[in-house]
Amino acid sequence: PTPISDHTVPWPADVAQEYRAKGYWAGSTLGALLREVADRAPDAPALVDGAGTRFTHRELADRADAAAARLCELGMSRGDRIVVQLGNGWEFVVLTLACLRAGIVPVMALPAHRRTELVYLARHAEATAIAVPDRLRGFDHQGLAHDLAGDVTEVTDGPWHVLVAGDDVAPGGVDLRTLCAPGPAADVPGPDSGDVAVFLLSGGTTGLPKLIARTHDDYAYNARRSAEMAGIDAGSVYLVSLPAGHNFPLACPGILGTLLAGGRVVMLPSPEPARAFATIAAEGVTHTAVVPAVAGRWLDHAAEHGPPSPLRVLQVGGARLADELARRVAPVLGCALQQVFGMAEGLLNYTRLDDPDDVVCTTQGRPMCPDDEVRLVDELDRDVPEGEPGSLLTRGPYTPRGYYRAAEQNARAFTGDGWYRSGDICRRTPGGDLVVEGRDKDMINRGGEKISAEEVENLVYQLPSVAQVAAVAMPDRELGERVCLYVVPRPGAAVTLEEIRAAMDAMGVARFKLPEHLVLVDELAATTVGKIDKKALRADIAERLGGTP
Ligand code: J2J
Repeated sequence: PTPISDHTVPWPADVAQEYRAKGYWAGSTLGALLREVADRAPDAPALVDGAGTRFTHRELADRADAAAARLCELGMSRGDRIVVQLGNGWEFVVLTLACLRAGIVPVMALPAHRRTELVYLARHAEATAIAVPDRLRGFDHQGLAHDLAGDVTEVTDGPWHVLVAGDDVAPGGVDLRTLCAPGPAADVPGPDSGDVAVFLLSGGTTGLPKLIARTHDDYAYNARRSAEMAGIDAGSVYLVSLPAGHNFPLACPGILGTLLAGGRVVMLPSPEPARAFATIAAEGVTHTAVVPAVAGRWLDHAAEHGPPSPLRVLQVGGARLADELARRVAPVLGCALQQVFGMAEGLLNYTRLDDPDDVVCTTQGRPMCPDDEVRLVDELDRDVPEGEPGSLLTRGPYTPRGYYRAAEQNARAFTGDGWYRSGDICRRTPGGDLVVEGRDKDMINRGGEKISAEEVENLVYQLPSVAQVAAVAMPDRELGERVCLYVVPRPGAAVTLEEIRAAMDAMGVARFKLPEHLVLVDELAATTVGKIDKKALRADIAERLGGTP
């Protein structure tokens, strides 16, 4: 596989020097930092998962070291890539820490991903291994992982190790639980703090997902500063119920921020309210992170069954939280609300725990780092007048300057001087907080899961019955948005939603990307420059559904 550094965009040397001088980049790897924590308080509890497996900080660090050694015995080494598609169990944490220790880079896939996404990610990252559950929610992940071998090794010309978490490891796979068992920690050569620590997936606006290369220096700052923002310390207990590979539960402060603070992580497979509330009570959970759709379900559950005690801080982010919901959090859930407007590309905005109610309930907070740079601009990249909405551009010590191996997309997603175009339309309040008012990127935000319209359209164009297609967001009370398709059928062809969903499913794509509504039309309105007028389509579907756009 190609060295990672051949395809990453570094921060300019003078900027990097400044981030080091100011202490944002501390020069330590995540593996070394976690080992220091374990040495300071070895017997403090670190992790418990839904199946009841428990580790102290020392046990966790020791297992990670032993697993790092075994990954190296398999032939993997610093700079190699592994696709991680595990559910929310202890194996996710041990394997991730083992990778950080050995400098093997986990590509954070989601359990919902299927053949199309996994083949693309593995080929693009030139991965030589994948970690999967045996089965999850009825799906045979292990079988698929083995099936990918030919497609992946065709470009990597390397091995393809299938690491399986579960009781039922098929022949040819590596038992991940054995790999993560206690054992000798051979002296494996670790990474530098400037090396890539993880590959995160971008929220998706282009035909194919992009990889975000986060370094040890930048991601350690990301996690540690986030822990300060959320008031996480050694006495905190953080519940993970969103898919653990998302940036939010992974490092904002999430798993890494909590462990680095010496706290304890509790993992559940889903945010289903009855079980989540029972776990919060049983484990003494103090902090957790959810998307607005989940916050809504938790509010309904609490209204009937009482608050999730002893929860102290509920972080909500990933999509816009309606002010009305925000106002119900403290009284109904009995905890503080922290709004988080974040992105896997870097920039994190938090409302502060001591902000007045009005700020917490009506804004998405402000950047966590004094050296985060944020501009709000018009279509010509000119700063908008203070208080007016503009498109958010950002740079900073934990916002990389480009996607991995994506020169063409980088030319569009970043300005010439390194600002990331988030595609979010925001306004700044007089108090300096950001309010997310919309977006100018072609993405559908389905309850926090990001779906690229272009990716969906490319898949639907493979159907012979489809002449033209546009995917747009349709408003939804429960999830905020869902995928709506506008299709011009080929003359004489019949097109149904079921047929499109079945075809996409057969191609092997994550189910959350399947369209949930279909509108058949004779033609698609174009803008003056000849592009499909998505704004008109969004307004049209909102009107058809009888809501406001
Ligand atoms: C409106 N839109 C929001 C918010 C994200 C913490 C929290 C979220 C993410 C995340 C994350 C929003 N209100 N509060 O990585 O660490 C939309 C914006 C943004 C995009 C990024 C984290 N919070 N968004 O959601 O990479 O459109 O990260 O640009 O998945 O989500 O998506 P993603």
